[in-house]
Amino acid sequence: MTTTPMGYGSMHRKEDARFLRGRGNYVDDIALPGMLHGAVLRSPFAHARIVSVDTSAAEAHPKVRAVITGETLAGLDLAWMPTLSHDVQAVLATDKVRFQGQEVAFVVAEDRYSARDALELIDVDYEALPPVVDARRALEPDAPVIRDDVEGRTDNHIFDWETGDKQATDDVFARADVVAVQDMLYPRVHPAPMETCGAVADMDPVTGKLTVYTTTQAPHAHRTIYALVAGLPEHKIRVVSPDIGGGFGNKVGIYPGYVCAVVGSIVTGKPVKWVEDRSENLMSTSFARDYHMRGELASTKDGKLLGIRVKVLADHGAFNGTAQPTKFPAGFFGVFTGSYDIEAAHCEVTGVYTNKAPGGVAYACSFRITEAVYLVERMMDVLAFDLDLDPAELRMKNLLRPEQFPYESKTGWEYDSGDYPRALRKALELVHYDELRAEQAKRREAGGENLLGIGVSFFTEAVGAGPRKHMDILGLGMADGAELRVHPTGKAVLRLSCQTQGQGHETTFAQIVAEELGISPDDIDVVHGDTDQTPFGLGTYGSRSTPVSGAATAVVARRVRDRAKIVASAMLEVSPDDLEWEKGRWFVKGDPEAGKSIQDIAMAAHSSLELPEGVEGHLDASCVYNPPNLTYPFGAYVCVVDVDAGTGQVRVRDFVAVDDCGVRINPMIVEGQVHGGLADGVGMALMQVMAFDEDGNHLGGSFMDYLLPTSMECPSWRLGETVTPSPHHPIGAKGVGESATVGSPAAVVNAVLDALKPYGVRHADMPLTPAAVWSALHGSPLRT
Ligand code: MCN
Ligand code: CUM
Repeated sequence: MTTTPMGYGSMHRKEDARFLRGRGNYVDDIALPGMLHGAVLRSPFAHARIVSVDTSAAEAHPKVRAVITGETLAGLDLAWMPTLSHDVQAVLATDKVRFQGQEVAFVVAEDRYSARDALELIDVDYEALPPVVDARRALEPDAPVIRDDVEGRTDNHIFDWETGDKQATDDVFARADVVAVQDMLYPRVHPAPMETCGAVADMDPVTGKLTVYTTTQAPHAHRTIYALVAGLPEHKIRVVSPDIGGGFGNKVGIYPGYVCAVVGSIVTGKPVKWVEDRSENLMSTSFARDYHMRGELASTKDGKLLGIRVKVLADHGAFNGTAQPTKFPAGFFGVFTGSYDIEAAHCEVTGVYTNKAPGGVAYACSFRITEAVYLVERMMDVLAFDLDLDPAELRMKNLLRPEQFPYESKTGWEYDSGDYPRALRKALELVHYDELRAEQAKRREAGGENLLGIGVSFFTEAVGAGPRKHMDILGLGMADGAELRVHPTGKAVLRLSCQTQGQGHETTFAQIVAEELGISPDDIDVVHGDTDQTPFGLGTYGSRSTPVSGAATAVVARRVRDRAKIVASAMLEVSPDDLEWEKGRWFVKGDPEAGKSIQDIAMAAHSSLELPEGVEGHLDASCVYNPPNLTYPFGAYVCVVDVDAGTGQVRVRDFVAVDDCGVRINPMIVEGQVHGGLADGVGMALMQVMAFDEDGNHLGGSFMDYLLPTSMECPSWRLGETVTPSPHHPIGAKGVGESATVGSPAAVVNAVLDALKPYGVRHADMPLTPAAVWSALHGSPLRT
C-alpha cells in the first residue's frame, strides 16, 4: 500500500495529505474580506399561521446590517423556491409555518453571535393550528390541509404511483399455497454528516457575478437552479463546493439558508456566510425514509416464490422536496422484487404531506432502494418464519441464476450482470453459517437468556442514473461531462462534474486515468466542485460517480490514447496501424524497443512535430457520458447478534459482507465505503429514529437524542468480494458508495428477530432499541 500503483489497486488517498494535517478547506473555513454572518429564525410550531412579524428591535441592534423576512422576499418574488420534485418550498414563511424548525426570518450581522442574538429580538405572532404528524392521519378527510398555499387544494395527498402488473400479481396470489403479509415501517432517519450545511454568498456589485461557496453534492445542478430562480445567466454564477465533510444525501437539495445568504449578500453588498448548527441540521434538512410499507409474498408450500405485492404510504413532510429523477416519484423503489426469480410483482405508493421537515431521499439510499431492499429482505424472513425454513436456504432457492442475466425484472429494470448464489455461498462460508446454526440449536436447547441470532440479507442495487432519456432532475438530463488535458511534461488534469464528499475521488479518478494511460496517479490532478472550472453534469448521489463520471473518465482517457497513437506514429514514422499499446507507451508491433512513452508523446504533441492532416496538436479530450443503463451491484450479508432477553440489549458479534461492485478501482476505498455503510446499518437497525411528539415537536435535535453508532456498537467487519464486471461500463465497474447502507439494516434486524424466533416474535420495527426488543419479547404497556 506504500507504493503508488500505475492504475487500479489499493493506494492511500491523495486527499488525506491535507485532511490528516487539518488542512482541509470547508465552507466554514472560508473567510472573505468584509464578510457578514447570517442566522435563521426558525418556527417553534409545527403548524401555525403567521399573524405578524416585527423586526424593528432586531434592526436596531448595533451590529445588525439587515433583517430579511418572507415579506421582503415576496417583494423580490423569492419567497418560494422550486423543489427537486416539481413542488415549491417556502424560503422564508409568509402565510404559515408547516414544520417545527421552518425558516421564518434571516438576520445578517457583523458576527455570528450578534446575528444569533438578534434572532431573539424578532417578535413573531403565531396562531397555532392543529398539526398532522402521522402519515395515515394525513389522508383522513378531516385532516387539516397543510398546503393551502396551493389554491383549491383540499387534502394532503401528493401523488399515487404504481409499477408492475396488478392482474398478473393477483393471479399468482390466487394460486399460491402460502401468502405472508407484514406491515412494517422504515422510520424517518437522518444522514447526519459530520459537517452541517452552509454557504458563503458573494455578490460582486461591480461585475454582477455571484459566487456561492456551498455544501453541495451537485454544483452544476445548483447553479442552474439559482440561474432559473434569480434570472441570472449561468456565467454570472459560480458555485464552488470546497471540501465536504460528508454528504450522504444531505447536501443534494437547495436549502432556504443558501438562498438567504445570497439575498443577504445582494442586500448588503458584502459576502454573507451562513452555517447551520447541529440542531438546525437535524431538524430542518433532508431526512430519509419514513416509508410505511405492507409487503405480501406469495409462495408454494416448499418456498418457491411466486409473487410480491407492496403498498407504501410515503411521508414526504411539508414540501415535496425529494431528489429523484422526475419519472420516479418513489425513487427507484420499483426494484422491490430484489434479487429473486419471481413470476409477478405489483406495487402502489402514495405520497402525503405532513407537518415535518421535507426531504426523503438521503442517507445513502440509492433513491429509495434502501427501503425496497429492507422490505423484500424482511419479507423473506417473514416467509421463512411462516414456512419454518432456513432463511439462507429460502434465499438460495429463489435467487436469480447467473444464466438469467441480463435479467429484465417484473417491474422493467434490466439487471446488467450477476452471480448471486456464488456471493451468498461465499458469505455463508466466511461466517461459518452451519456452525452458527449448530451453536444456536445448542443454546436454544439449554435455555437461558443469552440468545443467538443469525440474520441474512441479499441485495441488488440499481445505481448510476441516467440514461438521460429516462432520467432527469428538474428537466436536466442525467449525463455527465469529463475533460482531460495532458500537459507538455506528461502531467495531466482531469475535470469532472461530480463532487466528492469523502469518497476519495481525487484518488480513484486519477487511478482510472493512470490505468488507461500509464501516468502515475500522483501526476494527475482531479478538479471538481467548481462550476467555473469543470464541465456540466448532475453531480454525486445515487452512487453515480463511478458508473457515470468514472465511465466518462475512461472514455476521455481512451480518446487521449487514440490521439497519442497518431502523434506516436508521426514520431516513429510508421503507420498508426503498426502500433501497439502497453500501459504508458505506444510501440512498433514486433519491435518493442521502438516505442514512445506517453510523456514523450505529450511533449511532441505540443512541439513543432508535423502531424497528419486534420490532427490537432496538444493532448486532450472531452466527453459527455450518457450511460446506456444503470449498474447493478449486489451483495450477501450475514449478521450475528447476541441478544440479552433480560434487558433487550443487542450486541453485534460478527458481520460478514460480501460485495460485488464489478471491477474495483481502489479496493481499500471500496472497503472503507462498505465499513461506513455497515455502521450506518447498525445505527438504523438498532438506535436511530427521528421522532416527533403529537404536537409535531422534533425530538431528535442533538446527538444525545439522535444516536450515531460508534466503534463500541460495531464489530470488526469481515469483508469478502466477488467480481462480476458490468458489461456496459467501459471499465466494468459498478457503484458501491451506498451498497452497505442499503444491504445491512435488514441483516441486523433479521438477526435480532432470528434470536427472538423461539418466542414467536415474527416482526418488530426499527430501531430495535433494548426497550423495543424487551417489549417484543415480553409485551409492554409502554408500547402500543
Ligand atoms: N469505487 C471503486 N471501485 C468501484 C466502485 C467505486 O474504487 N467499483 C470507489 C470510487 O471511485 C469512489 C468510491 O469508491 O472513490 C465511491 O464510489 P461510487 O460508488 O461511485 O459512489 P459516489 O462516489 O458517487 O459517492 C456517492 C455515494 C453516496 S450517494 C452517498 S449517499 C455516500 C457514499 O457515496 N456519501 C458518502 N459514500 C460516502 N462516503 C463518505 N466518506 N462520505 C459521504 O458523504
Ligand atoms: Cu440517497 S443519499 Mo446519496 O444518493 O447522496
